[in-house]
Amino acid sequence: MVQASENPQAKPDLPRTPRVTYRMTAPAAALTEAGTLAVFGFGAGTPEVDDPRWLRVPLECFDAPAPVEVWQVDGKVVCGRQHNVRWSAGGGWLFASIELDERETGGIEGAAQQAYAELRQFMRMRDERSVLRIWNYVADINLGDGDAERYKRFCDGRAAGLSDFFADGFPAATAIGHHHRDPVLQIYLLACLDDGASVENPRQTSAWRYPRQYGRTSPGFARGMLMPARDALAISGTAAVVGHASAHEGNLEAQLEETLLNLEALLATADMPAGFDTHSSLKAYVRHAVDAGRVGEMVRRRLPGVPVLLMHGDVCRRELLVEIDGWRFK
Ligand code: 3EB
Repeated sequence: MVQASENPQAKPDLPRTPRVTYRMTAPAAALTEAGTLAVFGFGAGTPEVDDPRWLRVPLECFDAPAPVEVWQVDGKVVCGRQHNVRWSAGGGWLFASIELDERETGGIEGAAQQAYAELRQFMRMRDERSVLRIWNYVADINLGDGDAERYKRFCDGRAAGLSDFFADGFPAATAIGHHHRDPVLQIYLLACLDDGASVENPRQTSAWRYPRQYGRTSPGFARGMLMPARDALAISGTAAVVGHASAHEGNLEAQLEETLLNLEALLATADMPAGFDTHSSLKAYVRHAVDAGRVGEMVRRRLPGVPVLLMHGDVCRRELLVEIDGWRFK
């Protein structure tokens, strides 16, 4: 038995964090299992399944065939749709997703604003008020220059749509560019009845304090989020950013090493055990497909036994070649 004194932060009466696994399972089979809150397929080859818990992520996975990602909670799961929001809930947790086509919203800024406004309105009717983790997949994220770059316009639209939604604190987040032929903005989130605790990285400037050179609107996200039961840390998209500057321009290996240093610093700050294990589901987003083999090799060497999905995605600063996000379970 674990003594409370050995784990002073544990809050076992609060909802246990959903288990996150990568598995070679058919989506329909994963959806049938007890407690399945969400199932994700990656890339163009994934089937259509008419279930709000099933989400096709518009990023290709370098592993073939690609596994599915499964989130499972303790308890019965219900699901539904409301306008463009698809959702499921159970065990104190809520999964919600939205996908908008920019051709119907007048571009990326409008899509981001509408998506966040819809999510905010949807969340008003839910009891799971604490948004702990959010993912944003944006088409052609680095297209355009300066303040007109699509990522910067996404940040503007996001802030406008959010209004005061995250006034009590930002969730952990990821924003990655996709290469799907349709200009869709996909956003999904994990929320809970109970609050988490955000964690910043001592090696990195908090994103909402980034200086003006990175855009009119600072991105609003926390570097990590401790889950309410303190049984897991959600890790935001983490790259070779030191202070506010991108490090090791043009050097893939050095960027990945810097990213791993950032991850270790975040774990230490969150009082999580050092390193990653076989329960730590991570994703490595790789900008250039030609780099996938090298990233895979480095990840297997530096994170042996850790489940890391290799995804083809653009980091939101064009000089960054690789980014990692995911989970550290206690
Ligand atoms: C960085 O460190 C990388 O805009 O929501 C990482 C995670 C990044 C989330 C976001 C952006 C976002 O600044 C970029």
